[in-house]
Amino acid sequence: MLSSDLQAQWDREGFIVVKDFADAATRERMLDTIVDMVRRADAGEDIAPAYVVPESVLEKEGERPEDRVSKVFRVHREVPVFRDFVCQPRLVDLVGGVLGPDVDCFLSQFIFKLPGALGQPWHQDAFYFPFDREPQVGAWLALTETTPENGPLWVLPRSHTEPLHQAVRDTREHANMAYVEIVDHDTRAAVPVLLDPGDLIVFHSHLFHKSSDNTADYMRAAMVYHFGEGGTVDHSEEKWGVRPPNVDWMPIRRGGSPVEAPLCHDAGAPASAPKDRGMT
Ligand SMILES: O=C(O)CCC(=O)C(=O)O
Repeated sequence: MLSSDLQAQWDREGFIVVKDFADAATRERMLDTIVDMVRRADAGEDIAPAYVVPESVLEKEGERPEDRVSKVFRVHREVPVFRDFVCQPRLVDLVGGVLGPDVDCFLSQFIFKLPGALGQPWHQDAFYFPFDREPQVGAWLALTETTPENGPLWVLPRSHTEPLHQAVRDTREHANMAYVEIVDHDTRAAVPVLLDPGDLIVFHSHLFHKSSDNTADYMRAAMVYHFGEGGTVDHSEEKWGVRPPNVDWMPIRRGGSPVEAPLCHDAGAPASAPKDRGMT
């Protein structure tokens, strides 16, 4: 269960911010690990089931592979620092406070958001999740400071009570091919979520959110996980015509207790190498 304060905030606003959730050592390990993965992938190594999505807006022609990356998907099962983070009881219990005794992590992405990178338009994550039950929960960990300039997340408080809205394809040049935009709702009451490194925002899959473009000359990095109730039936393949390569259901909580990290690692079907881009 969530504390009564957090539960009230969740019910009222559709999101919760937890200050100082991840310490500096964890954040540094995440960054070092992802840079190493990106460099290995750039050198031709197979890092499956993880995979790299390149950034298409490059303000500076960086020499380093990590200066040309948008996102790295599917790191929650195989990569120790990301698996350990998502299996830690503090996070499992926080998410379980919303989703109940049985919880799976089904998606993970490290977002670089380099200078010049476009933001993701207004959307509800539920658009991407054609599952048999709701809600799902997103957990977005700031690995750098998020400022008004470097493309922070924006949320529309209380919009989690909205039904799933129609969304149109994001037609901006260089937009990620999976981006869509909700254009039929007033978002003037939106607020930016300005975070310090290590702060975490947890949000409902119907909450309207977006991120702005990075107009600063420094990166805005975040590690994002998504969670659903254990036993959820995933209809992604019927909806999209392919099995999304970034989705991998991994139990992290059963019967109200965290699944031990090594079991997390062993549980479920073996991961297969993705061939395509992520859905979010
Ligand atoms: O961090 C971003 O730029 C957007 C992330 C987002 O909207 C999401 O994870 O659903």
